[in-house]
Amino acid sequence: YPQQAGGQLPFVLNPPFPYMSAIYGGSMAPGRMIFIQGFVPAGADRFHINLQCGTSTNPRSDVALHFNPRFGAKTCVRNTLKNQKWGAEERGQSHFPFNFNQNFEIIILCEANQFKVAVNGQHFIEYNHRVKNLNRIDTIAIDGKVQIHSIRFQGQS
Ligand code: 9QG
Repeated sequence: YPQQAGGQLPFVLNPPFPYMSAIYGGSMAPGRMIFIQGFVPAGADRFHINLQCGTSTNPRSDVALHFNPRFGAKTCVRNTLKNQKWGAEERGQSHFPFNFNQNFEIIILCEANQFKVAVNGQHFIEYNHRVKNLNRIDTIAIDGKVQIHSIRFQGQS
Protein backbone atom coordinates (compact mmCIF):
# COMPACT_ATOMS: atom_id res chain seq x y z
CA TYR A 1 0.00 0.00 0.00
CA PRO A 2 1.25 3.50 -0.68
CA GLN A 3 2.15 5.58 2.35
CA GLN A 4 0.08 8.76 2.45
CA ALA A 5 0.96 12.16 3.80
CA GLY A 6 0.38 11.89 7.52
CA GLY A 7 1.48 8.29 7.52
CA GLN A 8 -1.98 6.75 7.41
CA LEU A 9 -2.40 3.38 5.74
CA PRO A 10 -5.58 1.80 4.36
CA PHE A 11 -4.92 -1.29 6.47
CA VAL A 12 -4.48 -1.41 10.22
CA LEU A 13 -3.48 -4.67 11.94
CA ASN A 14 -4.04 -5.15 15.68
CA PRO A 15 -5.05 -1.54 16.22
CA PRO A 16 -4.79 0.15 19.61
CA PHE A 17 -7.99 -0.18 21.64
CA PRO A 18 -10.28 1.64 22.23
CA TYR A 19 -9.75 2.74 18.66
CA MET A 20 -10.18 6.19 17.21
CA SER A 21 -8.65 7.18 13.93
CA ALA A 22 -9.16 9.19 10.78
CA ILE A 23 -11.06 7.49 7.98
CA TYR A 24 -8.59 6.69 5.23
CA GLY A 25 -9.05 9.01 2.27
CA GLY A 26 -10.47 11.79 4.45
CA SER A 27 -14.12 10.93 4.84
CA MET A 28 -16.91 8.58 3.86
CA ALA A 29 -18.16 8.85 0.30
CA PRO A 30 -20.37 6.71 -1.95
CA GLY A 31 -18.49 3.54 -2.86
CA ARG A 32 -16.20 3.56 0.14
CA MET A 33 -16.09 0.47 2.34
CA ILE A 34 -14.65 -0.32 5.73
CA PHE A 35 -13.83 -3.96 6.59
CA ILE A 36 -13.51 -4.71 10.29
CA GLN A 37 -12.36 -8.12 11.50
CA GLY A 38 -12.66 -8.98 15.15
CA PHE A 39 -13.63 -11.41 17.86
CA VAL A 40 -16.31 -11.34 20.56
CA PRO A 41 -15.01 -12.52 23.95
CA ALA A 42 -17.27 -14.66 26.12
CA GLY A 43 -19.45 -12.60 28.42
CA ALA A 44 -19.32 -9.46 26.27
CA ASP A 45 -22.25 -7.14 26.98
CA ARG A 46 -21.88 -4.73 24.08
CA PHE A 47 -19.54 -3.00 21.68
CA HIS A 48 -19.93 -0.28 19.13
CA ILE A 49 -18.48 1.05 15.93
CA ASN A 50 -19.01 4.76 15.39
CA LEU A 51 -18.54 6.60 12.12
CA GLN A 52 -18.35 10.13 13.41
CA CYS A 53 -17.69 13.76 12.57
CA GLY A 54 -14.45 14.46 14.39
CA THR A 55 -12.80 13.22 17.54
CA SER A 56 -14.17 15.52 20.22
CA THR A 57 -15.39 14.03 23.51
CA ASN A 58 -16.60 17.27 25.13
CA PRO A 59 -18.78 18.35 23.46
CA ARG A 60 -19.20 15.00 21.73
CA SER A 61 -18.72 14.94 18.00
CA ASP A 62 -21.78 14.00 15.99
CA VAL A 63 -21.97 10.25 15.29
CA ALA A 64 -23.37 9.55 11.82
CA LEU A 65 -23.59 5.78 12.35
CA HIS A 66 -23.51 4.12 15.76
CA PHE A 67 -23.54 0.36 15.17
CA ASN A 68 -24.03 -1.32 18.53
CA PRO A 69 -24.44 -5.06 19.05
CA ARG A 70 -25.93 -5.80 22.49
CA PHE A 71 -25.53 -9.39 23.63
CA GLY A 72 -28.12 -9.37 26.44
CA ALA A 73 -30.95 -8.41 24.13
CA LYS A 74 -29.30 -10.04 21.08
CA THR A 75 -30.08 -6.83 19.24
CA CYS A 76 -27.94 -4.60 17.14
CA VAL A 77 -28.93 -0.99 17.85
CA ARG A 78 -28.22 1.66 15.22
CA ASN A 79 -28.49 5.37 15.88
CA THR A 80 -27.14 8.87 15.18
CA LEU A 81 -25.89 11.40 17.74
CA LYS A 82 -26.51 15.00 16.68
CA ASN A 83 -25.73 18.00 18.88
CA GLN A 84 -24.99 15.53 21.69
CA LYS A 85 -28.44 13.94 21.51
CA TRP A 86 -29.31 10.43 20.32
CA GLY A 87 -32.08 10.16 17.75
CA ALA A 88 -34.52 7.30 17.25
CA GLU A 89 -32.92 3.87 17.46
CA GLU A 90 -33.23 1.42 14.60
CA ARG A 91 -33.37 -2.19 15.81
CA GLY A 92 -34.93 -4.18 12.98
CA GLN A 93 -32.88 -7.27 12.09
CA SER A 94 -33.42 -10.67 10.51
CA HIS A 95 -31.11 -12.37 13.00
CA PHE A 96 -28.36 -11.49 15.47
CA PRO A 97 -25.12 -12.38 13.68
CA PHE A 98 -22.63 -12.19 16.59
CA ASN A 99 -21.68 -14.94 19.05
CA PHE A 100 -19.35 -15.28 22.00
CA ASN A 101 -15.92 -16.72 21.16
CA GLN A 102 -16.44 -16.16 17.47
CA ASN A 103 -14.63 -14.15 14.87
CA PHE A 104 -16.61 -11.80 12.69
CA GLU A 105 -16.13 -9.56 9.71
CA ILE A 106 -18.23 -6.42 9.41
CA ILE A 107 -18.31 -4.57 6.09
CA ILE A 108 -19.73 -1.06 6.10
CA LEU A 109 -20.48 0.18 2.60
CA CYS A 110 -21.35 3.83 2.08
CA GLU A 111 -23.87 4.54 -0.66
CA ALA A 112 -25.34 7.90 -1.69
CA ASN A 113 -28.41 7.57 0.52
CA GLN A 114 -27.54 4.90 3.06
CA PHE A 115 -24.98 2.74 4.72
CA LYS A 116 -25.19 -0.99 4.15
CA VAL A 117 -23.71 -3.29 6.76
CA ALA A 118 -22.82 -6.93 6.06
CA VAL A 119 -21.67 -9.37 8.72
CA ASN A 120 -19.76 -12.53 7.85
CA GLY A 121 -20.39 -12.04 4.16
CA GLN A 122 -24.14 -11.65 4.49
CA HIS A 123 -26.11 -8.43 4.12
CA PHE A 124 -27.39 -7.41 7.56
CA ILE A 125 -28.91 -3.91 7.74
CA GLU A 126 -29.31 -0.63 5.88
CA TYR A 127 -29.18 2.75 7.56
CA ASN A 128 -30.44 5.86 5.78
CA HIS A 129 -28.03 8.77 6.13
CA ARG A 130 -29.07 11.22 8.81
CA VAL A 131 -25.79 13.13 8.56
CA LYS A 132 -26.32 14.08 4.93
CA ASN A 133 -22.98 15.76 4.33
CA LEU A 134 -20.80 12.67 4.02
CA ASN A 135 -17.66 14.85 3.97
CA ARG A 136 -18.23 15.44 7.68
CA ILE A 137 -17.87 11.72 8.49
CA ASP A 138 -14.12 11.56 8.94
CA THR A 139 -13.45 9.40 12.02
CA ILE A 140 -13.97 5.79 13.06
CA ALA A 141 -14.17 4.88 16.73
CA ILE A 142 -14.59 1.41 18.25
CA ASP A 143 -15.10 0.63 21.93
CA GLY A 144 -16.70 -1.95 24.18
CA LYS A 145 -16.22 -5.67 24.73
CA VAL A 146 -14.63 -6.72 21.48
CA GLN A 147 -11.21 -7.52 20.07
CA ILE A 148 -10.31 -5.89 16.79
CA HIS A 149 -7.86 -7.72 14.57
CA SER A 150 -7.84 -5.53 11.49
CA ILE A 151 -9.45 -2.54 9.82
CA ARG A 152 -9.23 -2.01 6.08
CA PHE A 153 -10.47 0.82 3.92
CA GLN A 154 -11.39 0.34 0.28
CA GLY A 155 -12.93 2.36 -2.52
CA GLN A 156 -12.40 5.73 -4.15
CA SER A 157 -14.62 8.78 -3.89
O1 9QG B 1 -28.87 4.10 25.69
O2 9QG B 1 -28.21 4.17 23.50
C1 9QG B 1 -27.82 4.33 21.15
O3 9QG B 1 -29.15 4.72 20.95
C2 9QG B 1 -27.90 4.62 24.80
C3 9QG B 1 -26.52 4.14 25.22
C4 9QG B 1 -25.50 4.68 24.24
C5 9QG B 1 -25.90 4.31 22.82
C6 9QG B 1 -27.34 4.73 22.54
O4 9QG B 1 -26.22 4.60 26.53
O5 9QG B 1 -24.25 4.14 24.62
O6 9QG B 1 -25.76 2.91 22.60
O7 9QG B 1 -22.04 6.37 23.04
C7 9QG B 1 -22.85 6.14 23.94
O8 9QG B 1 -23.42 7.03 24.57
C8 9QG B 1 -22.99 4.69 24.25
C9 9QG B 1 -21.83 4.08 24.99
C10 9QG B 1 -30.13 4.72 25.55
